[in-house]
Amino acid sequence: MDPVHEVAGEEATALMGAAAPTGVKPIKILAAEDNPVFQSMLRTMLVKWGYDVTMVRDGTEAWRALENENAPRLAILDWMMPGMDGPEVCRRVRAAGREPYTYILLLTARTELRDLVEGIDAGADDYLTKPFNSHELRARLRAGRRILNLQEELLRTREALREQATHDSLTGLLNRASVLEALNNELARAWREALPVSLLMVDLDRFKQINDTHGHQAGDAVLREATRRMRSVTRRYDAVGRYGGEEFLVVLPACDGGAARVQAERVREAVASGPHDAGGVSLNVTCSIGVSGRSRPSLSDADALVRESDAALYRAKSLGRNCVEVYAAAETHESRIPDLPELALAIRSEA
Ligand code: GH3
Ligand code: MG
Ligand code: MG
Ligand code: MG
Repeated sequence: MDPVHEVAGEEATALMGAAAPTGVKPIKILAAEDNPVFQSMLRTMLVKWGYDVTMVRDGTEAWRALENENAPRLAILDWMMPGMDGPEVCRRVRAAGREPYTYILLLTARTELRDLVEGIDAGADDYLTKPFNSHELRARLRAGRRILNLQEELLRTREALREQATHDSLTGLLNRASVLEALNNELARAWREALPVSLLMVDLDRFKQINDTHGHQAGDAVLREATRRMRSVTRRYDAVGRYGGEEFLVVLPACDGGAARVQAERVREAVASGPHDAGGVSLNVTCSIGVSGRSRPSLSDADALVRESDAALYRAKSLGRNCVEVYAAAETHESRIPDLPELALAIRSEA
């Protein structure tokens, strides 16, 4: 049987079927086929069914198209093509492991069971032998779209869960675990690159009074507004997190003691500058800040830095609040004796 004529006959039937609904954004599809007759037939069908079609003639072009940033996520690949065959394209797509998923339907004249197994093993999701029935192709593409939609939903859920697990829902800041993780990451990086790291612990002053006088919701509004102000004066790569109720941590990569004090002053001023609108009431809010830091951090300094910024914060509170205190040794960042890995690093970088 001549596959071309068989499909051409089917095409006529398919073209009489209902076209895709208008007003819906067409779904992108890649079709790779080297035979010009099949190619034009496939294009006609796919366009008729409402797809936004990218047509290519060989496997290399197909791989290049699927590698693109905004590549179609639905693909029909001919098995036998010049350059790279369909299964090879499948293997590359799967090896790249990109998200979102690419759903691949292999099209081939091969009918042996072991070919089917090879195609699926190469990473194809589905398989259709030529001559194929256009209704069947159309239905199988719909099945592929269902899989893609499910996967998209899964990715969205995963993203939402990740956001929930790492961020504080009231302020949108990193939560306690995540900001501590950010601190550890920065320490590791600073240790490798022999750069300083500083840490601010920020605590709102007499915050309990705001709750007691104006209610918990006003307190929440102040927490959000204080967050916005802190964010507005910190750099994009500074990690800001909610450490506890009205306590925040700001990780300052590549900031030595002097720079950290300046940064802390900016945060303090931003929080104190002008009244906070807390759901109808206008409130003056201030904060106190404790600063700690290392000029040459070691990997295990996180706990000590938190402890030291907390001690400095405690002093800021006892000195009357609305002020910045730097932990005794932090201003110079000089007092600590480097540990062995650091010495080795220093010697290597001097060599
Ligand atoms: P200080 O100046 O010494 O820091 O005094 P303070 O009142 O700010 O400190 P204290 O630790 O006594 O009170 C903190 C308050 O923060 C108590 C708690 O009810 C409140 N708080 C903690 N988390 C939240 C929250 O998510 N929303 C609101 N509205 N209040 C919170
Ligand atoms: Mg071919
Ligand atoms: Mg407080
Ligand atoms: Mg507190």
